[in-house]
Amino acid sequence: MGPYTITYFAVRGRCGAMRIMLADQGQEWKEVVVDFPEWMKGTLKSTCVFGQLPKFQDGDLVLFQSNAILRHLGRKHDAYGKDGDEAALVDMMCDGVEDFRLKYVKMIYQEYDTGKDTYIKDLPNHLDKFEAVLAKNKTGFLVGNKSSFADYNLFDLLLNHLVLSSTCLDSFPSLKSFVEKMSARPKIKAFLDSEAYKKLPINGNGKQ
Ligand code: 6SG
Repeated sequence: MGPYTITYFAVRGRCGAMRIMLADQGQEWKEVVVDFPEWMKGTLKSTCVFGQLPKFQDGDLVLFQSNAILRHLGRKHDAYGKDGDEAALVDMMCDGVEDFRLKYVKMIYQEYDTGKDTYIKDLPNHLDKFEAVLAKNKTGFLVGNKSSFADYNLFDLLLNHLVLSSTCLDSFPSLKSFVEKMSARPKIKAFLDSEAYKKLPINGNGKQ
């Protein structure tokens, strides 16, 4: 077992990308699963810097905020661009993924019944931005010629969208090929095929 522990609810949610990243980097980690009644007691919540999960431990280092965790893993596992300029671009792409994720999460948790169809109709306006970056870079990655935490973050969010709308990538060849190539990386494939991954719902309210 490596030095890493993820404390989170029994969902993929905000931990999907970091788990896929850890798996692809050949890392092991421990999962501490928190159920709703336990969380509602408030004891754990009161120890969380922003009162929320995920919590990530790397030895004595305790981190909150999923994107800060991705950045930390990017620095440690050489998945943060080859130099400062590439790192800035990786940050930019991760922030773009975050904006996209926030829209997805809002639809799932607040507007699923009334807003799902409109959300799916509007999806190309978000997907085309990532399509353009991948088409321009031509390496199969968002930045440079190897995977960064922004790639894992985008990949995780695209997997969620393929469940929401199985045809949503059909007019985006670069995104389609990106998902296929990431899914085929042996360590990612093994992780996505694992019970540990498959048994977890995507979101905490059962919508997908
Ligand atoms: C929820 O929003 O699962 N954390 C969530 N919710 C509990 O009391 N910016 C940071 C980040 O990137 C966002 C953190 C995130 O890390 S994630 C959290 O801590 C709180 O605020 C989505 C998710 N939701 C499921 C959920 C948790 C509590 C109520 C709904 C567990 C699952 C269902 C019931 C209990 Fe449930």
